[in-house]
Amino acid sequence: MALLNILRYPDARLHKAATPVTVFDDGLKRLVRDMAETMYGAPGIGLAATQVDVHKQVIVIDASERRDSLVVLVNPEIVEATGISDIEEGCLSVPGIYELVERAERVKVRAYDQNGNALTLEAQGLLAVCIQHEMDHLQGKVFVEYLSQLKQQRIRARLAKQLRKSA
Ligand code: GNR
Ligand code: NI
Repeated sequence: MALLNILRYPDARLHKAATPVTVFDDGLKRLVRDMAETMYGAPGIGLAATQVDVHKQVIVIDASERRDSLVVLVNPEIVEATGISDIEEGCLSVPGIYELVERAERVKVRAYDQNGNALTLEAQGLLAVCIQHEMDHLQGKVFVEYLSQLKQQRIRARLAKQLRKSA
């Protein structure tokens, strides 16, 4: 197992689009294990491969309170989305920033697990929001891009200041 380095916004690599997984091999299983360890260690409720500079359509999520319900989504597709959810979002790539983003309240997702088994997941609330947040990462989109240019500018300034302080 290994902890992976999480890219920090702004980083051009966060804007690369991920490609579908075509081979369900041991390398994929290792990536999923390492991503799960990295997510739990952060700690976070989700992680997209894009955030660890792997541009494949792989997501791990655990939005449970007990942190015992790992969900692995490979090549995910949203087939149904209903309602409107306003949950404040955070992102491991944008540490310390929390903002409201409009998302669907419920989603139905089709995907594969790390073994290549097809699965369908119906989610609502935080899990549904997290799925949408992670699927955006796979398309190269970070949640702050939904905000006004002014807010994005302020966020970049705050992150730069954080970095200077930690240096
Ligand atoms: O840890 C995370 N928390 C979170 C809270 C509300 C909505 C989305 C998220 S995802 C985030 C982890 C992360 O950055 N995933 O990409
Ligand atoms: Ni994120």
